[in-house]
Amino acid sequence: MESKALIIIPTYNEIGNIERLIDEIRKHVPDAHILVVDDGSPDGTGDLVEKLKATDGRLDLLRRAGKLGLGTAYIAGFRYALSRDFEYIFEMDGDFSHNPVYLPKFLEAAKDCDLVLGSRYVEGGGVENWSLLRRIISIGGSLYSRTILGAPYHDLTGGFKCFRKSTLEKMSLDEVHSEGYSFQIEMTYRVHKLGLKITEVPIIFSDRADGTSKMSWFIFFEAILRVWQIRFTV
Ligand SMILES: Nc1nc2c(ncn2[C@@H]2O[C@H](COP(=O)(O)OP(=O)(O)OP(=O)(O)O)[C@@H](O)[C@H]2O)c(=O)[nH]1
Ligand SMILES: [Mg+2]
Repeated sequence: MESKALIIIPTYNEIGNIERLIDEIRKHVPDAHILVVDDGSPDGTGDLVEKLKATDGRLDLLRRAGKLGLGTAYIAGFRYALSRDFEYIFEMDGDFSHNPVYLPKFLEAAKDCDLVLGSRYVEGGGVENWSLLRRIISIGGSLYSRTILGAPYHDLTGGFKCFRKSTLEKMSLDEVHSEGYSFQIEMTYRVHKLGLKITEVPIIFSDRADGTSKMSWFIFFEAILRVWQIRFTV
């Protein structure tokens, strides 16, 4: 049982969140391993995790030279997971938008499916403390991609997920080039196209606890255009 779950947390300037987040995760899933993928955060997030790692055998750190993007950070994390034989592989933000209290629920749901999506837009889910604009972009983004891709899930842009090992093994990770929102959309769509079972678990999503957003108009427009590319190439 020991090393079954790996929680991958990509970070860029999350020094105000990461230590407390790791502590909170430990309370809910003490046995899980955590991998932080830090892109040379100027605020010293990587150095802090390096220090924590020294006394925590279930914490590891992948340091990359600069801000190379969320998509490639996760791909690097997935490769790490597959080379070490983890069964349940999580994506989770490092800013407390994703509440660790849900981790055991994801693990339970993942026992009989191939991918668990933390979903804000199913019964029991929701969003706290977000501006109207962020809500519209998020709900609109999910509806837009759901319609174009014909993938019947309610939250396609969320980044709180749990993949089974076998799911990642079946995917062509080399072919995934999206970043930001479209990375989340593309990963879920690829699993859907493989005919695998996807379960949505309701989550209440909160605005980040500390630090600043990396969301940008570039990420927004990338997603709008890339959904079409995903539809015709995946
Ligand atoms: N390693 C790495 N992590 C990143 C990069 N961009 C964002 N992140 C991390 O990915 C997670 C999600 O990014 P956020 O900035 O929270 O993006 P968001 O959730 O869309 O926006 P806000 O919550 O409003 O800030 C956070 O843990 C970020 O620190 C990146 O280029 N590289
Ligand atoms: Mg966030």
